[in-house]
Amino acid sequence: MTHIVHEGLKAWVDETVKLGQPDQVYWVDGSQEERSRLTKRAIARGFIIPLDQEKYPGCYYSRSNPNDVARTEHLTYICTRKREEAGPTNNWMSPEDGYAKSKEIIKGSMAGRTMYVIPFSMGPIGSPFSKIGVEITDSLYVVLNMLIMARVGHKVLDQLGTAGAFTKCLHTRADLDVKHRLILHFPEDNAIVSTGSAYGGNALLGKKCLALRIASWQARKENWLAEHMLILGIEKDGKTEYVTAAFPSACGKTNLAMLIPPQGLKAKGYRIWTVGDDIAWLRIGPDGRLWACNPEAGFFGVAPGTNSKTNPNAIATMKKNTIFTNVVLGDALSVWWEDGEGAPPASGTSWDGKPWKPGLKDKDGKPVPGAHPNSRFTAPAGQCPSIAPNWEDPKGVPISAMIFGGRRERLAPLVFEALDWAHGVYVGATVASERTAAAVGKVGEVRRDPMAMLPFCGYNMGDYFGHWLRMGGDIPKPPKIFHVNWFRKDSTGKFLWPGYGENLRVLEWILARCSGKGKAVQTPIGWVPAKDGLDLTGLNLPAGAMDKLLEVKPDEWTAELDGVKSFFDQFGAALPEELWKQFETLKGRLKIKVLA
Ligand code: GTP
Ligand code: SPV
Ligand code: MN
Repeated sequence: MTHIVHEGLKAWVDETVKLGQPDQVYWVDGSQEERSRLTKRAIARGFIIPLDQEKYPGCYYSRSNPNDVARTEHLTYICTRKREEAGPTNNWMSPEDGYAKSKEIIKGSMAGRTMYVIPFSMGPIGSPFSKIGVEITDSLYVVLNMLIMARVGHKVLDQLGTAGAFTKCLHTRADLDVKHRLILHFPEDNAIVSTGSAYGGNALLGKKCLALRIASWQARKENWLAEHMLILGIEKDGKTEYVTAAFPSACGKTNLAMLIPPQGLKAKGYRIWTVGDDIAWLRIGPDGRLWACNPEAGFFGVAPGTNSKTNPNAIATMKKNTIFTNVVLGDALSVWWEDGEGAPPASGTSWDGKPWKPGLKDKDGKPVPGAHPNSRFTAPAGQCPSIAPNWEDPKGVPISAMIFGGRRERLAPLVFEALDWAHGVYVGATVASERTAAAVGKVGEVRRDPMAMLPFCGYNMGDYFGHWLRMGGDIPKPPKIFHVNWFRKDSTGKFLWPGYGENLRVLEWILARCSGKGKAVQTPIGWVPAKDGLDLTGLNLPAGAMDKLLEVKPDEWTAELDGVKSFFDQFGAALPEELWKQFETLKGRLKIKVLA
């Protein structure tokens, strides 16, 4: 027990002890000594395996239950008194049912285990952006990950004081049976309950549950924004400008946040600074601009596809003090994943604990991946070579542009600029993307994922769009809004755009547009770069590729409107009238014949 005298916190912990029946209660203090002690304990109990400590200092391997490797959206609920508060895109349960069902699962589930109490701050401690949570968990894996992903321990309790507000985050892995898996949010009570899972997005409750679902609810009340966005700084000629970008899960936020300028733009002397790779909290600053803060302290990044070509900064970040989950464990205590770094180990164990070696095929002759497609690395943000010097600045960073994007084989051009804020909200609200392995479900299917927040908005998304529209009116100097698509393919199924570092060419145009420069042509969907709008120095794209990348076909966009309409229809009266107005004017613009 610590020195705390917060009666509300103490009462909740006592109540949870009675319910969960743990053998012991342990208050996490956040010290280095404690970290090594708990790490040793996790090794002794088999929750993590130390990697070769010479090659991977402070790094550990972990494998989750094979039924528990991605977010489970169908088991994720918003529990509000009124069903309409959750809206048509969230699962809803009444608070009574939510508490009753989860109590049944938690009852006695911690017997034989230690219950950890983790006080944490999302955002730098004491920043006006920050929110405090306390996670109770019976998982040492969760504790070790939270120590990386948030600011944790005594210093948070000191900040909380005797009567401060905090989000109650209760987690038990229970028996990891999917039948006992529930991720419940009680925004009216500032509380979260998660049972039956130990997967990151379901169990590290500061992340999606608090920093997006609960925070989005609070943000609406308190007039700010909690978004699924990376934050990065672009420095040139001694000046740094910042942008945020919202892409659905596993669609390139970590990659863009850690971008390395491409060879072709080297001469211009750009430097990219990473502020955050997944979540942005945004508030109106005293100068009338929108300011952003990364509430997290670490990265929980997708491993497959990460190598020193695609993301050298991520590779450098995970060189030490990193937890790898569900990748390949080499026999020599190394880690590897598909499209990863270096050669795969000659033999090892796959994400689901089976013997694995390169070239392994299943009975139908199909290659057997060694790492799960949603395998992850958890690494401290401060270790990233491109981490912005001011990434923990309590006042955040000022935002020049906000970018939405999705994974679309066709339709959406490489980049376009919205006509104004309200049109930008329409563009964000109509983002569609092919599904990835970050959540359980069919990969590849196109679904609407407005603002990349479909799985993360803690209230009715119709009201959320309304909140975005209102914010536009409240921000004296709002950022410009853009849409990008790195994923357009040619007729043979190859990506048309090289992506990764080359994406800086698009960011360059975006910033030019923000300062009234940047050549553009107006199309029915917004402003698209003129033929000579993007600096393509050193990029040898096949003939015609750029035309394809920037092409806007009105008939294809018109065909898209049916899907938008049925998506909007489900919100009924909750959908702001303004979005229907945007829909109708876009429809009108698409009908006007454009002369080639
Ligand atoms: P979450 O952590 O799940 O929210 O996802 P994220 O948006 O941070 O995803 P991440 O950056 O890890 O995206 C990984 C996937 O996007 C991998 O499949 C990458 O290969 C792919 N990717 C990222 N950037 C690009 C790009 O510019 N072009 C192409 N073609 N693929 C990209
Ligand atoms: C996502 O799925 O968007 C993630 C990973 O960032 S998780 O934290 O598991 O949700
Ligand atoms: Mn994410």
